[in-house]
Amino acid sequence: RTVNTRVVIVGCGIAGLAAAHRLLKAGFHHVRILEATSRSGGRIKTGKLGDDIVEIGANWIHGPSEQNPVFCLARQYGLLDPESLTPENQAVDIGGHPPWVPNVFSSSGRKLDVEDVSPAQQMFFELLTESSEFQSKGGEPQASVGDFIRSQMLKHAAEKWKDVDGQSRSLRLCVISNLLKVECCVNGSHSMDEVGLGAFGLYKTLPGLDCTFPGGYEGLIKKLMSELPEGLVSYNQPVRCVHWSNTDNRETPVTVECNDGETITTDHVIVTVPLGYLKKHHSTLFHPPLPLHKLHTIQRLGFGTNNKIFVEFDEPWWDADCEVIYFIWEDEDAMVDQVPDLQASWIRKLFGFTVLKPTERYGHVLCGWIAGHESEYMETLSELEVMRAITQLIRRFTGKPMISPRRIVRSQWFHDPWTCGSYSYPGKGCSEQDLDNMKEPLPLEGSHSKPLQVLFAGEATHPCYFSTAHGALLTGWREADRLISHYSTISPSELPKS
Ligand code: 6YU
Repeated sequence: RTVNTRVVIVGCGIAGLAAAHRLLKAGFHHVRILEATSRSGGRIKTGKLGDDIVEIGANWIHGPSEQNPVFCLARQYGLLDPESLTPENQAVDIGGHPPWVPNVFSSSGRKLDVEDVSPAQQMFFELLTESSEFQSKGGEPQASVGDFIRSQMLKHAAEKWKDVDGQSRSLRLCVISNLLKVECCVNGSHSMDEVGLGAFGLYKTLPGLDCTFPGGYEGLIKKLMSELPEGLVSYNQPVRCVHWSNTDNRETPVTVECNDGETITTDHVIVTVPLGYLKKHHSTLFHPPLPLHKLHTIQRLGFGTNNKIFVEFDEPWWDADCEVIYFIWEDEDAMVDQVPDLQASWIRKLFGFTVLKPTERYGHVLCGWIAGHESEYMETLSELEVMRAITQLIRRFTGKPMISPRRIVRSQWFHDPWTCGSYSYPGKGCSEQDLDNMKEPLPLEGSHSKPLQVLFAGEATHPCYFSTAHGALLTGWREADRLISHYSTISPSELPKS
C-alpha cells in the first residue's frame, strides 16, 4: 500500500529515526527528516579518547530485557556482548541502581571502609524508594525529592543514629550529600530540590542488568540509517518555524520554514527536538503559538545538564574489582547538592567516577559525572583547566600527589545549541497530566477537519521511560502509529492529494 501523505520529521535522533522507519514500512512514501547538525543520532553519540571509544551521550541500555526495544534491536543487529544476552542478565531486577563495587575516598585523603558509608547508603535508597511511592499514594509531604530526603534523614539521624559518635554521624550526612549529587546525574537535574516528589514515581525501570554497546551506541544508529533510503535525511537543515493551522491553503495545512529560507509544505510534522530546545525556542518554533496548557507543561517539566569527563591513566589507582568511585567531602554534612561558588568550587559537584570495563578493551579509563549549573560552568573552561581541576581533586582524595591523567575528553551538552542540556525529569508541581500534554498532537483528532498537523515525539514525551533511549524510540513508533491508524480509518477520497 502506498500512502501519498507528506510527513516531515524534525530531528534525526533515535525518535525521528524510529518514526521514519515505521512510516516507510507502512507504505508512507513522502517522508523527509530535517536535521540541524551534520550527523544523525542526536544524544546518542560515540566519541574517541585516544584509540578508545567513549560514549559522549547515552551510555547504557537501561533494563536490557524483552520489553526494551533498544535491547531487542541491538540483539537483532548483533551489537551486544554474549554476556548481556543471557537470560540471567535479563532477569536481574536492579530498580535503576546497579549494584556496583565501590571505592570510597574522603577529602582528607582517606580510603573509607564500606561500613563507614553503608548505613547512609542504605537509608538513602530506602528514602528514594519511598519518594517514588507518592505518585500512586498522593499527598506528598514536601514539594521536592531533595526536601523529602533531607527532612527524613534528619529525623532518622536523630532517632536511629543517636548513639553513633558525632564524627561518624557527620560523615554519614556527608555521604548523603554525595548521593544527592549522584541522583542529580541520574535525573539530569541541577539539584534534587528541583525534582518533583509527587511525580518522581512516574519513571519506570525495566528488568535487566544495564549493559553497554562494545562497539559504541552509535552502531545502533548506523544500522537504523542503513535501512533508510538514501537522501531521506537533510543534514545541516535547522527548522526555524513550523507554521501550522494554515487557513489559506486547505490542501496542505503545514509549512515548515528552515533557517536557510527553504519552505516545505506538508500534511504532518513530527517534532522530536529536545525539551531543552523547546523551552528556549517554543515562541519562534511554532506559529500560531502552542496552546497555553502545552506551554505550561513545557515550562513545568525539568531539563537539566549531566556531563561526563573521561579521564585516562597509565596505571589504575583504584582496586581491580572496583566499578564506581565516590568522593566524600568531609565538610558537607548539611546534605547539600549545590556549591556556593561556581568558579571556586564547581568541581565539588562531581560525585566521582564509573570505571570503564573490561580493562582489556578500554585500558585504565574512568568516566567522571557532573550535573547541574556546576556542569554548565565546567563546559566554559578549557580542557586543560578541567584536567588540572580533576588532577588536583584526585591527588587530594587519594593522598597520592604524583597521580597524573594522560588525557581527558568531556561532553558539553548544555552549550550544544540543538540540545541545551541533557535529558528531562519531572519538575516540582508536575503530574501525569503534564506527560499527557507533552505528547498531545495539534489539533486533536475530531477537533479539526485537518487533524494531527503537529505531532510530538522524543524522550521527554514518554509517560514513564522519559530520559532514556528506549523511551525516545518508543515515542517515534507511537507517533508513526498515530498517523498510520488515522489513515487506515479514513476513506481514500479523504486522503490528501500528492
Ligand atoms: C539511555 C543512558 N545516558 C547520558 C547523557 C545524555 C543522554 N541518555 P535527540 O536529542 O537524540 O534528537 C533530537 C534531534 O533534533 C537532534 O539530532 C538535534 O540536532 C535535532 N534538532 C534540534 N533542534 C532542531 C531544529 N530546530 N531543526 C532540526 N533539527 C533539530 N539514555 O537509554 N541510557 O545511559 C543514557 C545519557 C550525557 C545527554 C543520556 C541515556 C538519554 C538518551 O540519550 C536520550 O533520551 C535519547 O537519545 C533522546 O533521543 P531523541 O530522539 O528524543 O532526541 C523520576 C526519575 C527519573 C530517573 N531518570 C533516570 C533514568 C536514567 C536516564 N539516564 C540517562 C543516563 C545516561 C547516563
